[in-house]
Amino acid sequence: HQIDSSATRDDTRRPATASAATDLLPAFRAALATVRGDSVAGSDAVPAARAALRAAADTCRDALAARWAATQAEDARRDPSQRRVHYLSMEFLMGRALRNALAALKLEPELQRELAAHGLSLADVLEAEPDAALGNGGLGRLAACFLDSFAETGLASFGYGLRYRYGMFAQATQDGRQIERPDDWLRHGALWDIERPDVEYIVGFGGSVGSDGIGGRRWQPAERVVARAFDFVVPAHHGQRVSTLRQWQASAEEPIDFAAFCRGDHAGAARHQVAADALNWVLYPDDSTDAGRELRLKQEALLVSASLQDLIARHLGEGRALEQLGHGNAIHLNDTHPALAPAELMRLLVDEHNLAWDDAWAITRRAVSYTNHTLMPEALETWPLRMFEALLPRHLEIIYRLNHDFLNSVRQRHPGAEALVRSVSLIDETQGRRVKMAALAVLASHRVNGVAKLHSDLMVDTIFADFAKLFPERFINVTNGVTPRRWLQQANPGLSALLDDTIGNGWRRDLGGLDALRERADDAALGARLAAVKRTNKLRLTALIRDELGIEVDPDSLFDVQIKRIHEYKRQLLNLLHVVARYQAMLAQPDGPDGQGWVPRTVILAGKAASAYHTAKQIIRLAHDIGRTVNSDPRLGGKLKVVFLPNYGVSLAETIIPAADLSEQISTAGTEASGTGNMKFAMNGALTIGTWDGANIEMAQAMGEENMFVFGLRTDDIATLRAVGYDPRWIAGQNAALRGVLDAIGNGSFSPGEPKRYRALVDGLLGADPYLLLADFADYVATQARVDALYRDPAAWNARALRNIAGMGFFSTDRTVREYADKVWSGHALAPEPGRTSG
Ligand code: T68
Repeated sequence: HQIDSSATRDDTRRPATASAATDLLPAFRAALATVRGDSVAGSDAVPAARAALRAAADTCRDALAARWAATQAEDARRDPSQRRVHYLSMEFLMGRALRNALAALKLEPELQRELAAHGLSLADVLEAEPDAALGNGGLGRLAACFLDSFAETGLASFGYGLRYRYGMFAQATQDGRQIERPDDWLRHGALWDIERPDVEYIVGFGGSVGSDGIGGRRWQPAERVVARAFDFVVPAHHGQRVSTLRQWQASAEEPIDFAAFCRGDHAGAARHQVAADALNWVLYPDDSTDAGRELRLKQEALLVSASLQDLIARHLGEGRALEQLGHGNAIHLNDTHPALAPAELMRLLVDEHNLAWDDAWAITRRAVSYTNHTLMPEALETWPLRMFEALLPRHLEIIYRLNHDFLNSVRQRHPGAEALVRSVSLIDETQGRRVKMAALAVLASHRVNGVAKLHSDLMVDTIFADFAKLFPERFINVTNGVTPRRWLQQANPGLSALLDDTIGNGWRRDLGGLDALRERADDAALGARLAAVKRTNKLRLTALIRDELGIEVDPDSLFDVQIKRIHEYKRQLLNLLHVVARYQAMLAQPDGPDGQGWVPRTVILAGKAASAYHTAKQIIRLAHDIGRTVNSDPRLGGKLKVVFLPNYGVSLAETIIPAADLSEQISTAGTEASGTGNMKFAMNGALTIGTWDGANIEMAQAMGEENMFVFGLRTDDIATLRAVGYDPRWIAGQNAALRGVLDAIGNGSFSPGEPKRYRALVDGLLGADPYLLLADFADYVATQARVDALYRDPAAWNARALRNIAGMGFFSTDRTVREYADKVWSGHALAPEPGRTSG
């Protein structure tokens, strides 16, 4: 049962490239005329750009829809042993789509000319597109990169998600404080939807379960919603294949209660519609903790049920036998959010399609696999049993039966091991009874993977240690990647052209080709060209900072960048401690630590804090307070600036990353599952200052450890330190510079109007410091000094940047997806295992 991952269909050599563009231009002209005729185009540049955007999107979408139909036809004919992958994810952080579509359709030069003829710039049109920000962070962006690589590698696949009306909140800052606003990304209408009015399924909630009179069970839901499909098409760049993101939107089965309407009860008439629509409302803006809300569970059930019904309908529609469902299809769970899938699949197969329980379980086990993205126990979803039962009573019955069979088999294999039984049970009895979604995901999956080597090792040592004892063969690693189309070719055309010129364009097809750069790394002329590209990108970011914040930064200063969700474990606060230490040292020693002056630095931060995460919000505020103080201190001569760019997202990252000199990847060792920003930066020629954590480790090994600025305690050091007792106050006592920094922050030097503003933050460090900032502070500051020293030597810096790029070939999602295809989704990954429910 092989995955057809090698079948990238190539069209680059046929002359269709040019003719495709010429065919599409008349369509674009017609679309533009239609849209502009409708809009208030003319003097105001925004509506004109928006009209052109819509016309361009309409044109591309129609071309992609044709490719979609051809891809589906090809996949329907695939060999029965080739599986189709169904990637279930509550988040897809797609960003903008036009530039990628134009690149894939090879339409950009013609469109640019056509727009110019209308007095429009392509840049303005691209900029008019809102980001599709239907994800929180790395997990959602990984799913988006996967869709790109599904298309490029020719994998038969469907991505499944929800069509949220409001995406990740829009972040503004007011006096340094984060303000959340709804992200009204569809305000000017959807651009890319291909609506499938005929693809709809009923999803039920609540109600009761009884006997069906013939030995089975019948669920009668109290509430029924209709899930309708909207497709978003993602093109390959080498070939005509596309992948699909199918997003579900809920509506009421009975849109209005007509009787209520006729009585004049208009609110009552709309009740069902309002309830169903709440499911489409908003992406949970929560990146670490269980929102604990009924609505979230209903959203998850909607995703899972509609997607699996769609899978079964397509499988049967292709004339395949239900018994072969597990042979022909893989179902992948992106974290535990869709972990209801095995229970729902069992319900569909047993209750709706009348399969025997054991046969249904064999199919489920064959199909399902699961990726874990975090070791933080509090982020593993569990649901209060009572709530789960009220919403999904039949699913709970199924989970009980699975659990009963499973725990019996554990007791048989390990008599008397009641602690083990409690630990692997699908039901947690310790904190009120709860359903453990991660346990369900592991039990149902033939493969469970972590996202970087260290993470996968720690996963089996910690959160899944007991499961790993029972099913060691299930647990594997597949290291993350990023799509080089968006994160290198499109984000950094200057570097891409330089690479083409230096090593040929083979890297565009196979990122492993970057390796050829290694032997050119010491070529000073090449290094200077790399630096020139970087400077152009820095000028663009300098302009953006000026426009957004009114702050003038020096494009020749070292751009030191940390952009990601704000979280204590990611240690933005450690970054700020270094900034303050530097500030104080600059004032104390104006000529620099060694009399050579200070290397000018611009510290750039961006990222959103979960709305209820007080400490993260305090860190954002502190960054602003430090920035205000430092940026206006004339004694520094402009050699240190701190800027916080609001509303971090995919598009902002595409501008910031190519302009970075230094990438901050400084999480406490053992806490960042992988990181993917780290890869994007290195691919764009930034050097990394990082801890021995997540994928930093594999990146260091790929580029040569000496080419990364590695610092800090490693996981085993941390275990030892914790075992003997970590005392942050003692560390502060040993380090005068650190004390100076903590005193300044804690006593209000940066918040003179409210001196105690950061007292709790500092007390948290001195009292417990769970993420060991103080323990790593001295090494971090010393390593930053090594960064400065290298930056003074541009030739050495450039050579190192080239070695970083050369080492990044492995970190393409094309490789990641092929690895999943081979180790997780292909039939040969399914070794026969003893027993059934027991695995
Ligand atoms: C990230 N996780 C990891 N979670 O933190 C990161 N969580 O190390 C890794 O590189 C990335 O996944 C891809 O594997 C997340 O982004 C979430 O966003 C999230 C969302 C909801 C609930 C829990």
